[in-house]
Amino acid sequence: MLINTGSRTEYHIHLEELYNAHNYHPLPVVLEKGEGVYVWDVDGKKYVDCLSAYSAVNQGHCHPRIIKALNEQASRLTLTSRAFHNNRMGEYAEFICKYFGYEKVLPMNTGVEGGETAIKLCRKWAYEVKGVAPNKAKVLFAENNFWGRTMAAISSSTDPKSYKNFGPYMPGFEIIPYNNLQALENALQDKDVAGFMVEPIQGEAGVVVPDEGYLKAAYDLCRQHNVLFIADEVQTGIARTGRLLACDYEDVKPDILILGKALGGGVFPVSAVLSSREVMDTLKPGEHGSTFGGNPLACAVAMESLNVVKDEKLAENAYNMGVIFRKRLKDIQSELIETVRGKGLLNAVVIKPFGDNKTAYDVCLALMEKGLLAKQTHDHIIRFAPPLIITEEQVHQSCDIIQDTILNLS
Ligand code: IF1
Repeated sequence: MLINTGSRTEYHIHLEELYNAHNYHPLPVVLEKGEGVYVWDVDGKKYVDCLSAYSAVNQGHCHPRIIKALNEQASRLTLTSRAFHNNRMGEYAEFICKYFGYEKVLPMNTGVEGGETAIKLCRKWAYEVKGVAPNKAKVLFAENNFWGRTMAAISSSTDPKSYKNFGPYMPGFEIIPYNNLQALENALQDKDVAGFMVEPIQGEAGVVVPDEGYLKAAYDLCRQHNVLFIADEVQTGIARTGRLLACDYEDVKPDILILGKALGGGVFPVSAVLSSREVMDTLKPGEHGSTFGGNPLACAVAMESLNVVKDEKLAENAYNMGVIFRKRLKDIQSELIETVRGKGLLNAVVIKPFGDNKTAYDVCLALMEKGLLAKQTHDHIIRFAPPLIITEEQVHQSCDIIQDTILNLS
């Protein structure tokens, strides 16, 4: 169905349908420009971006400082591979380690590569430090986790859409319910368990916020059993939830921290795995890596992206704007809304079924018409995650649109 039927929109969508793999079903909007919290489509219509490329654009579209860092580095040196040193990687490694309080970093590109790297590190540590028998190491994951599309990621998935017909799957993974400490404690009785990889808030599952104290208690349980607590902060990290890391809310310092998305400031895929020397030094030359990981362009962009987060106090802004955003959403008097949840500027509205088999996708279409872009997850959840530079006025502008749209639908 085409709502936005401008001829250019149709043209671009038609080309995609002809030549692109059909592995997505996006809203029918074709964007060509972005600035701050706004994006424009090919017909010139302006929207508030309430997805921020799944939290990769926390600093706002085309942030001038990040674009400047990108351009300056791009005209000097972009890629050397790790066969040679480059003059930005050491500086970046020190910078990011100090920024997050870790001893060592392993630079990768995408979030899912960060997850893969964390699991490899965890297994290596299990065999060489913890003393697990060869090929026996297990890694625990939470039900409804989402960390990407690789074979390992889908092997730990409980969503048939992710894993069905892609088998056989990776062994050595075990699933436990999320937000359930008893289940974790039971699973930890197995001496072969090496790590527990978990999202502090489950994104794709529908912005599922665990009970207060869950992360801290889970971390403590892992400590007691000599198991690595691996936090997937690819989506929740870099100030999205109102603190620099979502784990900061419970003063948890993960043994392995995975970052991605907004680390690249929305311009470039940059991911990082941070850990201790004890864990990281189990990796020897030739045992892991990537052509692009740690490239000078990524290092320059990531440093400036993190500087912007601090200088513009994005964690504080996300916290404060999140309070207003959720209050406005909760104040909408509509039968349609089942619940509103989230932290900082990672929020979701859960809706009840309405109309003739209408879903959250239809709500997103209606929002799009009114000039706000958001994305549903599953059939009944709409995620609202604007760039963290959003002002109070823009929060109200967005919430006016959301309120109008929902009241008109119910
Ligand atoms: C897609 C959702 C978001 C992630 C966490 C690792 C990764 C992701 C917690 C992998 C990626 C994405 C990828 C994107 C949709 C998306 C998503 F809707 F699935 F849930 F963000 F909300 N850990 N999340 O959320 O990072 O390799 O993609 O860089 O289309 O698959 P990546």
